[in-house]
Amino acid sequence: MKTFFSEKHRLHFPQAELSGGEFVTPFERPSRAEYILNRLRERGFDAPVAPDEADRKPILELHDAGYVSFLETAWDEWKAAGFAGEIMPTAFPARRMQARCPDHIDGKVGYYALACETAMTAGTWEAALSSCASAQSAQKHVASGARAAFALCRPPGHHAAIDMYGGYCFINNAAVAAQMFIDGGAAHVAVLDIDFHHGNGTQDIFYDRGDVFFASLHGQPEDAFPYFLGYSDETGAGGGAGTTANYPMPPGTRYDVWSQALDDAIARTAKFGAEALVISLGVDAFKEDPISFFKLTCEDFTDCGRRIGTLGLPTVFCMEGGYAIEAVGINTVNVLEGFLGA
Ligand code: Q9C
Ligand code: ZN
Repeated sequence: MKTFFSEKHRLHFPQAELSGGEFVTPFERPSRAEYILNRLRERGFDAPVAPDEADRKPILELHDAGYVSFLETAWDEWKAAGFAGEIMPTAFPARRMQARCPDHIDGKVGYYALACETAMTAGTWEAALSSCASAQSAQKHVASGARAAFALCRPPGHHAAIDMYGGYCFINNAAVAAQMFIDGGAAHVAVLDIDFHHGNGTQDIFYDRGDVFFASLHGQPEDAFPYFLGYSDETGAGGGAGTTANYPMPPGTRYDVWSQALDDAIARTAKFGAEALVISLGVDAFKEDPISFFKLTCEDFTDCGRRIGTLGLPTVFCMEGGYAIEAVGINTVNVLEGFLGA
């Protein structure tokens, strides 16, 4: 399996994340990619390939144009406003307030953010675009006949909604890959999100579309970020009625229960008639993840990959979360190896 990866991910490395009322070094940090690359090498995978330049067209098919231009210019506007630090929102359009985009950058940031843990810096936009470029090149590789490809995306993407960033995500890489399969002629595509967190962004983007099935296995919103989406009764709307499937699970969930949800999502993907599959590959369901509460083991990730492989679909893996830094490479590559062995 080929890996697509851009060194430009390093341009995104904020100094701070707001966590539990403290500023900490962000959990989503550049060294995550090093651990994954090292493990790929150790296990004999081909050396990663740099992606082609990002194509903005499929990005703009899914994301709001005002949002994309906000991401692109936010840093310059922030500096021009005289702010010395990294970009963080402080005010949001909360209940019974206006959902109009302000002119001042401090207000725009709150308008386009869904949470405030995720800082933006000078290189964030370029890094996010390069991350999406990896997903795009992986999709092109699979659309040209490869069984599967791995996009080592950083920053991740599944929390990025039509017009909102947050949860460490800016551009929804997995959604873009899925859209590219549709644009290439596929009638039905599935996105299966195994990251610990609900893929609120991907759900938002495809909620009313009948051509993309979205399934997410995640920590239940009562207890886990992003808190405000991901209940089991969210099943799609309009032309997309019945094409969203949420599997929220409680703290302490182990693989016996988690894998039942996975099997159901896999069965529904097959029944949907998906011609291609995109996996939002987060490994933060791991038992030692510092910000999550599921109990998957390293071996469980191998079995998870094996089960995904039984679908026999052309598959693009897009890296999402996973913050147990020593194990992030092992768990990620275990999914890929399980898939290949299936
Ligand atoms: N105190 C992804 O896994 N909340 N994003 C962090 C830390 C935000 C996770 C709480 C988690 C975002 C792609
Ligand atoms: Zn996650």
